[in-house]
Amino acid sequence: MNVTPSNYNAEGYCVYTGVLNAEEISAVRIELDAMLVNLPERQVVYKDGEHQEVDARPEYLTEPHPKHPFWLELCRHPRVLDSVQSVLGPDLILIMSHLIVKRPGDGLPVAWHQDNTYWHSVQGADVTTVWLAIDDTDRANGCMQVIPCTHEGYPELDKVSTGGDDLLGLTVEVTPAMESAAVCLEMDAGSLSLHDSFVLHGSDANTSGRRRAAYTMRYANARTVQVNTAEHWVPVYLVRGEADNPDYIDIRPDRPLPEPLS
Ligand SMILES: O=C(O)CCC(=O)C(=O)O
Repeated sequence: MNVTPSNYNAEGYCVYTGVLNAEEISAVRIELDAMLVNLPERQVVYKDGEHQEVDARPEYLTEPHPKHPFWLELCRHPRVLDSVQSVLGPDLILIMSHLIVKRPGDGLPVAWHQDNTYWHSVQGADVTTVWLAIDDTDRANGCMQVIPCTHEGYPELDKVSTGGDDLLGLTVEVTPAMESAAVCLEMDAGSLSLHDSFVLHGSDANTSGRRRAAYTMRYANARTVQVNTAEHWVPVYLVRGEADNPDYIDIRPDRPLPEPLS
C-alpha cells in the first residue's frame, strides 16, 4: 500500500511502505535494544494530565533525539523528510519524538486521542507525526489505529479520564459508529504512517508474543506553525527549507549535529 498525500488531506493519515531498508532497520533495532537494556527503574511521564513518576516502561521512551545523535540523525533522514514534505510542504521543523515499545503480551493500550490538544507551546494545525514501524506491526501486537476524517475542521475534543491502565490516562469520547470506522495500520518494519495532529488515533494492548516497537517523530510547517521555544520542553530543530525563528537549531542536511543534551 502506498497512499498518496491527497488521502492525507482528506482522511488525516497516509502510509508509505519500505521507507527504511533492512540494514537501516537493523541499525535502529540495535540502538533501541541498547536503550531497553539501560531502562531506569522509575520515569517521570505525562499521564492523567500531569507529570508524575511511575515505574519505567518501554512505552515511555520520550524525546530521545536531543540526547542521542542516532535518533536525531534518523529524524533528518532524507526519505523520512521526503514523506513529511509530501504532506506539510518544504519548510519543516522537528518538534518532538517518542519511542513507544510494547513488550510481548504486556504492552499498554493507547486510548483514542488527538495529539495537538496536548501541546500548548505549539500554535497551528500543520503538524504531523511520522510513526515508523521498527517491528512488523499488526492488530495482535497493538498496531496504530486511526479514525479517518476526524481531523475535519480541527475540532478540539474534550478529554476524560480512562480510569484504566493505558499510556495517557485520558481519552476523548468516541461513538460506536466512529469506532467501527477505525482503520488498523498494519505495516512491515521500515514502513511508516503519517497522521494529522487532530485526527483521532490510538492502539490496543499487545496481546501477541511479539514486541511492537515504533518511533514517532513529530514535525510542523515552519511557516504556518509557531512554537514557543521558552515553553517547549525540548529544542526545536530546522530540518529542511527555511524558517524565520532564530531559536530553532539548524540541522538541515550537511550541518553538524549539536552536542547531545545530557
Ligand atoms: O504507538 C502507539 O500505539 C500510539 C502512537 C500515538 O498515539 C502517537 O503517535 O501520537
